[in-house]
Amino acid sequence: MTKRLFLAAPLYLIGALGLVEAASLQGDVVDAKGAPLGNAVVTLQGPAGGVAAPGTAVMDQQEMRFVPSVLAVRTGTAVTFPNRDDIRHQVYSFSPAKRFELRLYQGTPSEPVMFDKPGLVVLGCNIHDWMVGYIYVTDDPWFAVSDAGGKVSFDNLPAGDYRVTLWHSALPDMQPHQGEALKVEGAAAQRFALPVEAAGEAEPPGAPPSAFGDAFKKAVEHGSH
Ligand SMILES: [Cu+2]
Repeated sequence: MTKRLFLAAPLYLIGALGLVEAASLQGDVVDAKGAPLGNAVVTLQGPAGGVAAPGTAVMDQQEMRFVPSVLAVRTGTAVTFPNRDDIRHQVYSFSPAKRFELRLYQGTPSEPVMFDKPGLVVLGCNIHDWMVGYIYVTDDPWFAVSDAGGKVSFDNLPAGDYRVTLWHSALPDMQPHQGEALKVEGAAAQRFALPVEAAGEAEPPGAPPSAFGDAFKKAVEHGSH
């Protein structure tokens, strides 16, 4: 009797692991011409399970730029804004998803900013007009920002069907785009195409002084995301 129970336990565990079969997804984000697109956001909605609660994230200011220039977070994430420069910044956003202002500061403000509504938040600095950054706040459980080579990767996804949403700051309407539905099993690979031109997407240090104003207007004119 005792022996039987002992044997039954491992069999049960094997069965349970089978139900939550883990899959992975390697993605290539490309622009209208098929060139790799960095700083694109890919978010996934899929089968329930395996998702961590929102935590914290960091948006640095370094050499008078936001680093990273695009940050994706789950709704409910607290973001800190450490200033690594030896001059002061005044970070703010007017975006409907989060209006806030961090008065002129050096170092790390004591209070992180809570991003509690999904949508696009365009960041600016009152002192340095060319500084523009983006925080993409999503309810989707899985998300990633593509690297300079357009790569995104997702590990430990539950196998199943996914809805894909894509975003990039160069999209003419700045709105998230619905991607093709996706079935993820084992080690999947997928190409994600966005109707934008990649040229100049890595904003040079000498971005035009109106960078924030342009980005903010574009985002506001086309809705609250
Ligand atoms: Cu600044």
